[in-house]
Amino acid sequence: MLTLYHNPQSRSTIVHYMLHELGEPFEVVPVDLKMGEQKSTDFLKINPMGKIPVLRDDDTIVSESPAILTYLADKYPKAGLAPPVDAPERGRYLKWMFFYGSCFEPAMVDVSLKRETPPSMAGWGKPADVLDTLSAALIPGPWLLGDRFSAADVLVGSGIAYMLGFKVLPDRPEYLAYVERLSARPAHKAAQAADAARLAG
Ligand SMILES: N[C@@H](CCC(=O)N[C@@H](CS)C(=O)NCC(=O)O)C(=O)O
Repeated sequence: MLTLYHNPQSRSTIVHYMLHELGEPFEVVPVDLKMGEQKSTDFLKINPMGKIPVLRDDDTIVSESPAILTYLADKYPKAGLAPPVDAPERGRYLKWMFFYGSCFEPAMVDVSLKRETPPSMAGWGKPADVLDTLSAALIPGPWLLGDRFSAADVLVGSGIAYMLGFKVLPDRPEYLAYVERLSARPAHKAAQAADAARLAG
């Protein structure tokens, strides 16, 4: 059984949505971030970073959202959320899975803190280059790999939606249209409804 350590107001929503796209049964262990449950002795044994999301799959424990999505997409190939290792799109797919944590998130933190990190020092480059790199993939669209929807869209699309919501990303039409496509997916709606129910009660 897959177990997600989850809080509906955190990055674990990305993995929660991925689990809905996957269609495999899973259970949720709620983690109250305000109460600091992520820093408890027991939790630190599964993720010494004291952060969610964490996925448990029997004896396997995976943390870091991109790693969890990569793990799930490869473990359940029937869902078709990752190109096989020998497929031509595999390289492009992996690029987006790593781009999220290596470039997108740190650049968004720079923007949000109004911090100018010298691009020569920052491995994630200039925020403007990160934005244009996304636009270059999303203007043709509809997904990051063209016609093929993948776990990269679950990850990067969720990040774009979040950053648009906080006005960290500019309202470029290609970002808005991408997020609208993502939100229209039945698994996205199901994940949001399940989280809304958790928050309500
Ligand atoms: N690099 C991690 C980031 C995880 C992360 O920062 N999670 C936040 C919630 S969005 C958290 O657990 N914060 C609690 C804390 O740091 O005490 C990932 O991508 O999964």
